[in-house]
Amino acid sequence: MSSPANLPRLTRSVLPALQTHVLSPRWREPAIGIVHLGIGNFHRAHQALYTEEAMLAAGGEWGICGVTLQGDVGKRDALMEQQGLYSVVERGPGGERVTVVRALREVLAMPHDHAALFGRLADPLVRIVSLTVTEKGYCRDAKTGDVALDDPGVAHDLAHPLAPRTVPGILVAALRARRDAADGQPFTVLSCDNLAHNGAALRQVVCSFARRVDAALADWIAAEVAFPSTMVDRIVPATTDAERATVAEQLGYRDAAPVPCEPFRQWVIEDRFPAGRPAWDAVGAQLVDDVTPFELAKLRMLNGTHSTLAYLSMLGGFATIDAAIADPAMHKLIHAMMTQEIAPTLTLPASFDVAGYRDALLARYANPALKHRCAQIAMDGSQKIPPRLLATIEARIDAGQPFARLALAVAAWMTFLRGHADDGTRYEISDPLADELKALAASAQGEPQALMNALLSVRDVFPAQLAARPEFRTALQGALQLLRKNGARRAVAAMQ
Ligand code: CS2
Repeated sequence: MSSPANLPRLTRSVLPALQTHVLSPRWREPAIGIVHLGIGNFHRAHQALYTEEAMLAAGGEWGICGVTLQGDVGKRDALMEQQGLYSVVERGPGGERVTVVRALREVLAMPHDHAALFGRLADPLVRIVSLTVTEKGYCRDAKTGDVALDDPGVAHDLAHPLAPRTVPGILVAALRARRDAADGQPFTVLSCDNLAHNGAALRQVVCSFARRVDAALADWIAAEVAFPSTMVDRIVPATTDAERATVAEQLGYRDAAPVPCEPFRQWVIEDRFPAGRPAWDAVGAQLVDDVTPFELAKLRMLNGTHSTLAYLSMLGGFATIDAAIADPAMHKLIHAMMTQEIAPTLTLPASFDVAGYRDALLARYANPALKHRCAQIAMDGSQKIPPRLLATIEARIDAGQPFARLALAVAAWMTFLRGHADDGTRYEISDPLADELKALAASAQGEPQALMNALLSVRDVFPAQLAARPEFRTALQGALQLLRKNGARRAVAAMQ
């Protein structure tokens, strides 16, 4: 195997030698038309590829400026040394495929590149600002849906609106500059995160932030700026040395920032782009009037069971999703959870084959080549549990239907917060509320009822009304007891 360290770096000048690894040799470098906030692996394996394909199919100036919001100059510099190029390594049961993506033209790191970013955002050629900033990047108050005023980043941005660091702060400052510019044309804001009604949720956060600094600006944003919702789907793990080695071997060049992903991908987008958009519909994206049914199906069926697998696996000792789903009892649990508890809560178009969707998900989880780590999915549970699991549980309670498996999933998250697996192996808890959650979990000293009471009091996760529902408390307590008495693996087997 080639050692990546000894190879020349991937750059645009070597593209002629890589014709079998690009989507098409016909390529014209586009001007930047999209600024993307959150230039992580997901965007690079999903929207960036669709955008490159759309430009190949129909042209357009839709080059991407990617922005890291965590001050990650290492990532910026690695990608800029490659002039924005990187490879996507699709790993499936049938083998792997390496594609070099060209749509990314520039990478900026906030807060260092403040002036460059605001220069871009003021450029009328930039017609879309898209986002994958994870749930916590929205700085959203879980109780009201407005911007979270107790978030220190938000407090900073309200005090220094011209030097913002948070997503709502950056968007409001940029939109203000667009409103005040000669032509006064805004960009479209495109949320691509796993939040229910992500466009509407972002619009509320942005407008509520704007209202605190300039009421007229808030009115202008509400009237003029489009925030279409989207459902994005592709399983994209974190990069490891395995991808660097694969790329070195297949390309003969060194890529410091390749992205692994599964072959499957899906993108459903609400078609509201007053300033135009790439021809994503020409390359497989579904442009629809209402994304809600797709979004809820994906959040509840995929992300809900992903989180379930992740927490049960952290306790039971499965490192990756494919190892977890290869366990027959776990497979049975997830199959039954989707079929009996989640699917009945969805309102789907007649053409949507929910059993087929379930089976495709189980096959995607079983992909042995992806090695999607459960610890990665287990991060940020306080942000992920409400849309992925609690909304489904509320629907089940409202319908008077049982939800023992969904309760087991929430109980597994609560138990996970003790910081060690059933065999005592310790792990880190990565969550914006980690300190509070760990302290609450520790205060219960392993006692299921105390653990439940302590965590149900966290209003950023559990709405008061749900926390008080007797059906929820009974099911949760039963599941916590089962996990405490038997450990996760036997609890899963007992659920059959
Ligand atoms: C995962 C998602 O990390 C997670 O929480 O559930 O990133 C999941 O892989 C994607 O949403 C799939 O589209």
